[in-house]
Amino acid sequence: MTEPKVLEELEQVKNAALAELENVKDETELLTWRNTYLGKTSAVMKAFSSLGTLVPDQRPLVGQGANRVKTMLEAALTEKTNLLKESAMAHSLASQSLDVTLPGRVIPRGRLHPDTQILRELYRIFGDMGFQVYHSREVESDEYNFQLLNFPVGHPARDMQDTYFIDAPNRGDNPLLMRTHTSPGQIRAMREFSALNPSDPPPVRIIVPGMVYRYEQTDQRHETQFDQLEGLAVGERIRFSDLKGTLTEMARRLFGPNARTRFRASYFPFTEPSAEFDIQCFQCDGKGCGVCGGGWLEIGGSGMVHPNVLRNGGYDPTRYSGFAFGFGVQRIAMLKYGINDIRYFWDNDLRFLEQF
Ligand code: FA5
Repeated sequence: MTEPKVLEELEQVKNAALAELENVKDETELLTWRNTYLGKTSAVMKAFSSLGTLVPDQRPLVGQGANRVKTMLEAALTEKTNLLKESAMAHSLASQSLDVTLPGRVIPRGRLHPDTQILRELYRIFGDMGFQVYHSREVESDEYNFQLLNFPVGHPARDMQDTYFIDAPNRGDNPLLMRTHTSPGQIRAMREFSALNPSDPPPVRIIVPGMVYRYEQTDQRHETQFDQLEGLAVGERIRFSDLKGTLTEMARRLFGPNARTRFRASYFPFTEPSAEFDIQCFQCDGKGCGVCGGGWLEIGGSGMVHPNVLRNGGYDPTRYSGFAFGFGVQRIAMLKYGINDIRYFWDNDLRFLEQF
């Protein structure tokens, strides 16, 4: 019996299909191939549907032949599908692979605020001169902020420091307020020290850093919230020359040996005599510029501690004397770094902060 012609045709179709499958590159082409060689209108499927038209003894031959071709094509299809999947996965891994030659991502580094930097420098300078840091409270009473510092209720000098009062009931002549200066720390420290040995209180050498608050019109040199650094030295035979020597030395250590300083007679209710302490501006060499105004920048007030204040702190003014000073910390930073507007400090603008 001669082999039916259809088997010969199927053999050719199979060879063509396998050859074509070799060149299939992606899923779309694979789908087309499948429709062509295994779809309803494919030669193999047609062979199956033509079985009924064949003479009976040819039917099993054609049926088995078509089945063999179909099984082979399906196996080839499965193999190709897996191959394509593997190569797609390899391709995607390759595209995700780590490029060790790429530069690393820059992690932004934080830094200390210029205010903190100046404060730390001041702690070091005064620490070397024997002063220790004493922290006092920001919410104060009228008594500590004014009365014990020799400002009686209604004293006109209170107008020098327009005050943020706190709405607390039933406090009469002693309302709560945001401290307008660090000077109440003088009383708190003296009272704490003198309580240790009331008949023979120990000497005091402290600096009191911290925020103070004033209801002020802001401008290039004035803020409503700023840091002060208070200083207090109390002991026997302390004189005005000790104050001058300490502040002049501080200025030289902070700004260099050529820093020029001056003391101007002034008035504070809690010191007598009193003086403002100015440093000549480095930006303009004393000619006057946006940083200083008139060639000198007022850094702080100072003076010999008033006898009433010593007494209020528990120190007998007939035996003890002392000097005190209070600096504006931002003013010092402005001079040191040539900053011409105090309002930059709390603006949180990175373009400013990144310069320090
Ligand atoms: C006082 O506050 C006194 N308690 C200083 C003092 C202490 C005198 C001990 C004597 C003995 P005054 O108000 O001048 O003084 O302020 C001190 C310093 O704080 C000023 O010289 C200035 O450097 C700074 N300062 C004052 N007001 C402002 C403000 N609004 N913004 C920024 N800094 C200011």
